[in-house]
Amino acid sequence: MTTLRIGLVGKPNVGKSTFFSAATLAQVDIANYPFCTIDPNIGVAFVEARLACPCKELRAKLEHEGRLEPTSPDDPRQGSLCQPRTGSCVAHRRFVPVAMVDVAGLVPGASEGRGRGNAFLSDLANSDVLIQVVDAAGTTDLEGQFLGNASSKEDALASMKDEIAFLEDELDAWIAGILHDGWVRGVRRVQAEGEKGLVSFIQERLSGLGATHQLVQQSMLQFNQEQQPEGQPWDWDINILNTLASTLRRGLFPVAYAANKWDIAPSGVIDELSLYSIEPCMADVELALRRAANADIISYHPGESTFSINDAAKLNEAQTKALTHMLERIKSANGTGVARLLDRVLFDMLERIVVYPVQDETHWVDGEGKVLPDAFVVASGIQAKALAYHVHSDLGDGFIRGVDGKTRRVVGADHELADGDVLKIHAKS
Ligand SMILES: Nc1nc2c(ncn2[C@@H]2O[C@H](COP(=O)(O)OP(=O)(O)O)[C@@H](O)[C@H]2O)c(=O)[nH]1
Ligand SMILES: [Mg+2]
Repeated sequence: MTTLRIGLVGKPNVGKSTFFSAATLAQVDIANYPFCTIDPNIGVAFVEARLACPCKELRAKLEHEGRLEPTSPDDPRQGSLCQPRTGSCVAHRRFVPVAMVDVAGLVPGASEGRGRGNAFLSDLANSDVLIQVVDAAGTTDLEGQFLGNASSKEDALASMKDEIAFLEDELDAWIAGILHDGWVRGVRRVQAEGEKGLVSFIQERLSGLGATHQLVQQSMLQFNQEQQPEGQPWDWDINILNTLASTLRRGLFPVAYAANKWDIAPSGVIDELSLYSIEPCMADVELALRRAANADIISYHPGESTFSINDAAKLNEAQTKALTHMLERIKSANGTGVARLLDRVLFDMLERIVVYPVQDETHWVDGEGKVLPDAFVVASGIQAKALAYHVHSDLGDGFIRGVDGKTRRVVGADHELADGDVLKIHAKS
């Protein structure tokens, strides 16, 4: 089962490492100067499934049959019955893992190997989706140097636009560079095969970036319509290849945007953002709250717009003040934005669903009796047999039929799964 990978990218000092630490709760170097993150940091972020964990339905059934007492008020799991192998579930709120990479090194010329160069590029190539962290406060220049004073709304918006264009340009230059290398000879070689040969040639070239035949084909269609490039492909110069790269880039690297430092952004900036698909975030507030929750100082659930202090008597004045301040912030902003952004990336942008393969369709357990141990993040509309392959290639190869755990209906290989489905897979062993 391959885990989806999100790459966090952006110019220095926008808050990537803070966002990464908050989302993964791992300790990474967080400092107020450029290039403090030298090595890529890979961690696991847990994203809440949109639907309640099926252990809610299971509990209701067991209680109804008189085989289980209702949840006691002091149950730390608040009723959850499942035993997640990875992730967690409390009050039937199930959290699923996604890999996250803190991709430092977006500097001018990164596409040509400047800065972290190839390490930066391979981090990008291995990401399924990028989150570009941009500075909503406009407090830093493109190299991440602090400009000092807070900027105006117009300046902040303009600088965010620059940041977005900066990443796009670097990605385009990188892709164009890969295409340009040996282009004339390569394209002449496939000329007899026409458009089909060209698509295969480009796909091979960009396979390291995750290019599929279908994606290249669609991009070429779009490119030919929009650009109507003149001359034979082997006559295309670097400018035309750059435009082609730009079209390919949109398919190869979907980008979501985190407008970070919302807390110190000039007023009005966030209202303008709704025009773009940008999510306002306060990564450092999220990090502070998660740390406080880990230390049992507060009760806070990522994504929520409130928290409660566990024992006010234990806090000093400064702590109380800081927490009160953060509470006001997340109340007025409806949360820190970190969980909301991850939710949107996973479930809206990438259209993933969460499904629960089990070995026993009645009790929803695996071979060891663990209840709903696996929650898989898969493409929406995935078919039963494809899910079987996600579990194990043997299960895919030997697929006979599935049984829907909720309806108990037998389903075939091409049965499409819906979000929250529980599925038993029968296979030849
Ligand atoms: N005001 C504010 N500062 C933040 C926020 N997120 C991060 N920072 C600060 O921005 C600076 C750079 O953060 P860092 O995560 O190291 O940036 P990176 O270079 O992109 O990895 C640090 O001083 C952080 O504390 C935020 O949401 N609001
Ligand atoms: Mg960093």
